[in-house]
Amino acid sequence: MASRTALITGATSGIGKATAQLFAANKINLILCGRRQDRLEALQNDLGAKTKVHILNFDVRDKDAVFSSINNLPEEFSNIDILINNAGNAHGLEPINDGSLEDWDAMLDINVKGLLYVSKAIIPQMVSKKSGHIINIGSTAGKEVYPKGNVYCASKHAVDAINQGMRMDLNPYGIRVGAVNPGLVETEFSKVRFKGDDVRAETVYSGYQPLKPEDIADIIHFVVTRPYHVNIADLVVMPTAQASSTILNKKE
Ligand code: NDP
Ligand code: 8X3
Repeated sequence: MASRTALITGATSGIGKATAQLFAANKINLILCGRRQDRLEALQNDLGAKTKVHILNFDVRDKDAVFSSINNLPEEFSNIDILINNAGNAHGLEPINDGSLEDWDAMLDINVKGLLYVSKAIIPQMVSKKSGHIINIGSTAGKEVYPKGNVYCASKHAVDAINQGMRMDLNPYGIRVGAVNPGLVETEFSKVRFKGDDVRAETVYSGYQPLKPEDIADIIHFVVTRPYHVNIADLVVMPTAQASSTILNKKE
């Protein structure tokens, strides 16, 4: 089988980075996206020995940058087989009455509208060639709501709805669409949510064994290596210590 090309958003950290590493080890060509140029270049240097790597620096909120970056890919990266819509974060954890407008804008603009912009830039080529595979990274926060999760949960419920809608609308073209919805994964996610408060971020993952980004990468790789007739439509994965967004068996 000829090498496939995957575009991964949010490849500079956590789940996206681990997925890039595993895909590279399996000879999937990579288009890696993020805003931190130093990390993109480091990944290109590291993974470039294993597979072809192209890097794109854009903020998914900037629709002009999204479209111009993706529409001007070099020829050898212009045919995208796999899209991993992963870029996203929580910003803040406050009751709705104390939430910040800036945080709300960031979550809805990045997690929902950013995902849509990147998808809109790539779907037409998948439709015209009648093939492609899109994986949307949702969350358990897209399946249930937890106290103070309000707008982050809303953004991930939107991803859940978009995932279902994409699968319906792209079905006539033979394009596979599915979501991977993780529970607690130890990444930079909580550092971002708590705006650099590392102690508070570490507390989220203490007293039990959280998922590692590599666990999710493994699942994403499983999803993209199924035979064509198999589409993993919607997958939820939690650490064994977690039973729901609000039930966690912590030993402290
Ligand atoms: P990280 O904070 O480690 O990674 C987030 C990635 O998203 C980074 O590569 C970051 O890159 C990128 N990103 C964030 N904002 C933007 C933006 N405006 N434009 C472009 N890229 C952006 O977190 P995770 O790896 O945990 O998160 C990845 C996905 O997994 C997210 O969608 C998150 O909601 C989801 N998720 C995470 C869970 C967890 O417990 N960790 C559980 C369930 C879902 P850069 O800063 O370089 O732009
Ligand atoms: C990340 C998991 O529980 O922090 O989506 O919302 S949680």
